[in-house]
Amino acid sequence: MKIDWQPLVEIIQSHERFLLTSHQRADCDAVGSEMALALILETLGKQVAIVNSDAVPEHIAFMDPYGRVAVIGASAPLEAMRAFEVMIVVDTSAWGQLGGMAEVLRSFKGVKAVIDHHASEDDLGAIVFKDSTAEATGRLILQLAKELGVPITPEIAAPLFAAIATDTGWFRFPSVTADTFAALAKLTAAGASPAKTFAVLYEQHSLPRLHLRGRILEQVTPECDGRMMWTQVSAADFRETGAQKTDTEDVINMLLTVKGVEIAVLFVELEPTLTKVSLRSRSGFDVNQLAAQFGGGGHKAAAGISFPGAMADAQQAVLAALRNGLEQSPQN
Ligand SMILES: [Mn+2]
Repeated sequence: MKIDWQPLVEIIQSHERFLLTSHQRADCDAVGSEMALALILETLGKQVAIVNSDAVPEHIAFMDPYGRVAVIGASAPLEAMRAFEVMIVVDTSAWGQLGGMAEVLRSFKGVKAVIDHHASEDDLGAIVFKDSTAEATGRLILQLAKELGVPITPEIAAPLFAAIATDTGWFRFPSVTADTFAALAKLTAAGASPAKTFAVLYEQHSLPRLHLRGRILEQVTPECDGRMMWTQVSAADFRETGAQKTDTEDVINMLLTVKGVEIAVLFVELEPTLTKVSLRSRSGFDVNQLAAQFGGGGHKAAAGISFPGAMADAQQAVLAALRNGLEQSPQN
């Protein structure tokens, strides 16, 4: 899937003031893409602001060393958003993931563009630059830099390397291709450090995060002859371990380490009536399609749902749909 960047190149060349945003509870691909794109645009002499609906999560604070990411309604007043000519959304195509920035996008009078790699897609009223085969939005930003003729500095390379590294689970997901490594080679040559990136990503966690992980793993429950594994995190687990909401990141992939498992599911009690459901598949089973039944989405092998109900209700509904789906899909 090759993106025709020319329309975006022209938009960038003919405008001066850019507003960048991404999804709620930003990850390294979101912030890394924003950060790199900001630096690329600034290399071209543009004015750039990054404004998200919420703060950069603490555990990836290293992605924003200069505190560039502002929060709408807090460090970035709503009225100030009118001053921008172009708004670019990276790493999401879903109204539901934009939080307070959804309203900014909706009422934005300038040019709107989306750069993304997610298969699921709302009509955001923007020009879309999408490659759903790309492993990370970060790699699309690298492509754009080339189209714009902007050289990759170490400051641009580092966040893009982290973006690709995290969205591929450190280069192991099926989305990884020779293009991934070609991009990584380019970024490493430009100054990104794989060793430093690994250390800052995976060797700086808190002890509460480790304790939370213990609870999550202890509660893993097999279903459908072990083809599905699911587990949960309650509000009490967060409270008693002292872990953050973002500390559940990545743990779901550990459920896929059990022999014979095809689908992993993690339920996170965010609020008494809001449950986050994460889904992973390593067979042909399409979890994006299943998530869509509940208003969620993502990719074929990794998707999520924001379930507007109690965790027990989310479990009942989603697990029933999964059991049903697995019954109809042949065992690998
Ligand atoms: Mn991404």
